This record gives sequence, structure tokens and C-alpha cells, in this order.
Amino acid sequence: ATVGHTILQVGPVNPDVQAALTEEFGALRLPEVPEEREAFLDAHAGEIRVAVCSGRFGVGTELMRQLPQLRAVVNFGVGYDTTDVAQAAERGILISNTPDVLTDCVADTALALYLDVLRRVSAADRYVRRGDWTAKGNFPLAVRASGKRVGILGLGRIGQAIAHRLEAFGCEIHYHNRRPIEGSAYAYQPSAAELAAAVDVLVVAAAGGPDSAGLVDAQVLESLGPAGYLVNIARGSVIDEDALVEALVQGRLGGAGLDVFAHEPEVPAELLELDTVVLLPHLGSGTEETRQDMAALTLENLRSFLRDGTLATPVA
Ligand code: 8YV
Repeated sequence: ATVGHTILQVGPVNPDVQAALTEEFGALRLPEVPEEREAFLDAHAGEIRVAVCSGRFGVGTELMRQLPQLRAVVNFGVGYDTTDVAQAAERGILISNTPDVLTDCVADTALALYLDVLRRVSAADRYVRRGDWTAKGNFPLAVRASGKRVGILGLGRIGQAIAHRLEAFGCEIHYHNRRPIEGSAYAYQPSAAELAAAVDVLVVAAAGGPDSAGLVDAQVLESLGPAGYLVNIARGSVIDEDALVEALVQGRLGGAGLDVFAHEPEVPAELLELDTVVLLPHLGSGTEETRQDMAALTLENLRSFLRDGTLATPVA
């Protein structure tokens, strides 16, 4: 069924979603250049009923205000912090995301960072490539990864999948959430700082957005300390990035494994020089299989909304 120009694509999307949007749905693409965008919105703002977005691009406060007929935001990805959730709630605009299908891959990425930053896999790989093994001898000793005390900040679906994997490494799991999870076998800590003080490694798996912004601040990093490690597969916004860079540069934090940053794709230049950090280009869910599943779920949400105004996986 063709639905005319009622669907707006905001930012780049996954190729499968892109193909369907163009060929099946005749979606309009929001121009990225400000002057073009203005003319585009003058012409089309009134007809847009659904927006499809992904990653760093969402329907923020201003864009949402400019779309008076908007009824749904279909987000490729589990996180939807780039969309103005408060305004959407006020206006009865529905939002869908892609939960569950990416949980395993994001948790696997967290474990990859965990193992890499403690056992210094990437740093050791660079050592071999530079010829240092022959020139300088054995690589310096790393830190044991098994049996550590690990704190999960945000014990949701992804946080629990990370904890489950770490159990197999004999780790003792602590967590902090806004509320303790009933029936959880893991040790609840009442604040992020207390969680950091109780563990060797802090893994950030909390949702982004205004509620969690800067939750990992200078004090939390200090509680983690020079023998402590940080892993972030959530959103850069959850950490005070300036404080993190300072702590790493000054050796007041042992190391960090980061898949996400405050201003992607910008990575603080100071971090590029440090062998104590592992830097990934936001690839947490980035496998062929999972991206296929995310694309299918995104299109399922879109079709469902166009059919009867409901979403397959609406956010609460
Ligand atoms: C991105 C993610 O959506 O699901 C999320 O919240 O951060 C990722 O899966 C993905 O990079 C697509 O842009």
C-alpha cells in the first residue's frame, strides 16, 4: 500500500530500512542543510504523520514542534534519547524502538571491552605490530578479568545480559537502578558513587536522556579509583566526559573501554594517546544478524502503525 508523503526519514538509516522507505513507502527525507530544511518544512510539515529515525538523529524538540500532524516516531535502535519524549507524551505521539533483538550483541560488546581493557588485548596487539615484542621483550602484565567485583549501572535487559555473562567469569555482581529489582540475586547499591566504591569495574548500561545525564561524574570516577575500570556501551551522555578524560590522563582511573561518546563521532583527542583505553566507534549492536533483526522490527512497527495506528514495540 502506498501512503503518500506522510512518512519522514530523519537522518541516515540502515540500508534495508532505507530501501523499504524509498521503494515501498515513498518516504520523504528531511534535508540536513538548514536552508533546504526550512523550505522543505514549509512545503511538507503539515502532511508528515510518521517519522523514522536512528542513532544520532531523532525527532528533537524543535523538529517535533515543526510537525503538527506527527503521530508516531519509529526509532531504529533501543535508545531513543534523541527524540523529545516529554513533548511526545504531551501530544500523544507514539514512539517505538527495537528492544530485545540487540540485547545479546550489545552485551557481547560490553564483554569484549571488559576483557580488552583489563587484559589489554588491543594494546598488546599494537605492541606486536610495532615490533616491540622483538625490540623490548615481553608485554607488561595485565589485570585479571575473572572473579572481579563488577557494578552494573542500569540493570535493564542489556545490563542483565552483561551480568549473566560476567557470572560465567566468576564475577561478583553489584548494581544500581533507581529502584532495587525485586528477586534479583545481585547486590543493590543505593547510588552510582556507592556502586563505584563497591566494585573493581563499573559497566554503564543505563538508558540515555535527561534523567541519566552526567550520572557518572567526577565523584563516581574517584570512587572507582586508579585500580578501577569503566566500560560504557550505553550513551556518552551518562558520563561527564571531561571528568573522565581528566581522570584517565592523570592516572586517577585505571582504564576505560568505551563504545559511546558525548559528541559522536568526535572522540576526545587526549584518549587517542592512551594505552589504558579501548575505543570503539559505537558498534554495540553492529552485526549482520542483529541489524537485520532491528530493520525487520523497525519496519514491523511502521507497517503496524500505518495499518491500525498501533506499534509492535512501543516504549512505555
Ligand atoms: C544504534 C544504539 O541505534 O540501539 C541503540 O540504542 O545505540 C544502536 O543500536 C545503531 O548504531 C543505529 O544507528
